[in-house]
Amino acid sequence: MTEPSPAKKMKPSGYQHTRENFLAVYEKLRDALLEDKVLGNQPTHSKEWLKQVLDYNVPGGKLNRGMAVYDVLEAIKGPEGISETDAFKANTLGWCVEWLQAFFLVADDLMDGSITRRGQPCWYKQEKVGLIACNDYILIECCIYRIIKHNFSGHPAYVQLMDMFHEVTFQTSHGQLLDLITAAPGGEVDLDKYTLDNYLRIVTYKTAFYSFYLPIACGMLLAGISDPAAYKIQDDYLDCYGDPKVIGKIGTDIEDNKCSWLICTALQHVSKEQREIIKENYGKHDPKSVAAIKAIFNEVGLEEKFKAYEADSYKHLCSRIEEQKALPKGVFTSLLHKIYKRSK
Ligand code: GPP
Ligand code: MG
Ligand code: MG
Ligand code: MG
Repeated sequence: MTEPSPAKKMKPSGYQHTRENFLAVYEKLRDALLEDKVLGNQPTHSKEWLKQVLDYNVPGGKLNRGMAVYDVLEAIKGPEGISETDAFKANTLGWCVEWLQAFFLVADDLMDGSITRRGQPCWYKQEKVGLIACNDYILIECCIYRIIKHNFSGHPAYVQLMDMFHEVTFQTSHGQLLDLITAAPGGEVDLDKYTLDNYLRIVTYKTAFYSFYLPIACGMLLAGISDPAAYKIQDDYLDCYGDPKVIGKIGTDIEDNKCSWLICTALQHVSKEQREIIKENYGKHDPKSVAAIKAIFNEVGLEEKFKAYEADSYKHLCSRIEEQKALPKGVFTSLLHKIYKRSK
């Protein structure tokens, strides 16, 4: 919420792609959902609950992913080619991406036993919520398909659009599965699982498909690109992505036995003795154990290693973007620059 608004972009239609205008679309979509015919005459208190679920969980993030759909469309069609209606459609799909993420995060916080999210208590941590959060995340997910139905049921790519969100959910839930069973809470600490290959597979599935592929694919679909070869570029683009937020969230990953970039990289550089210390202390909910792990992270110089890795990935991605000829470069660079700047 504290991020500055992106630079204002004037369109011939008069539409400006700002955070405020994007948020105004959220309110429209939410109000339409609360009036959804399928809900018929549900009592006011259940509609009020749904409104609270949505307001608490959907719009409070950085909105990078959601706002990217418009940027991608603009990179393909040029600013002159976008009407007010096109902009609304792009922002509607952008919100579907944000809705998808809200669904994932409400569920993920329950699974990870997290305390706060986006600067407020996790939804399930509210006294009145608890396990009702399980039903709430199902409701949030259902909203995606209602929004698509309300706004795209006559669109030539309606079925493809529905399918895309389902496929990405399948991929992301598989990533979540890998994340959860690699951490194996309460089980044996098996340091051999903490390899960069395993790590990259986890973050590609649990984060990259919905964060990078989906907004790009939505923008392409709105621009009328339906050639499957163009969509395959995701493979190249995604295989180099690490999770940029890792460096800022080492806190519970150590206690939770998570397969993070930090542990995988550290294990490549530790001595026999340090490896033993990690084996004894990783995955324990004890501040002394966490401190022992963090000390080793420092000893092997992880912070500098992260910076070097990040700069390398950035260079590599830039050259991949230069090489590909299927799409305008702005499709990829608009997203890349947001993420690269953010992680610094
Ligand atoms: C968050 O990862 C996980 C997801 C966004 C995918 C969840 C998928 C489901 C099918 C529920 P994380 O736990 O590493 O992130 P954070 O540190 O933000 O909790
Ligand atoms: Mg989590
Ligand atoms: Mg998680
Ligand atoms: Mg995390």
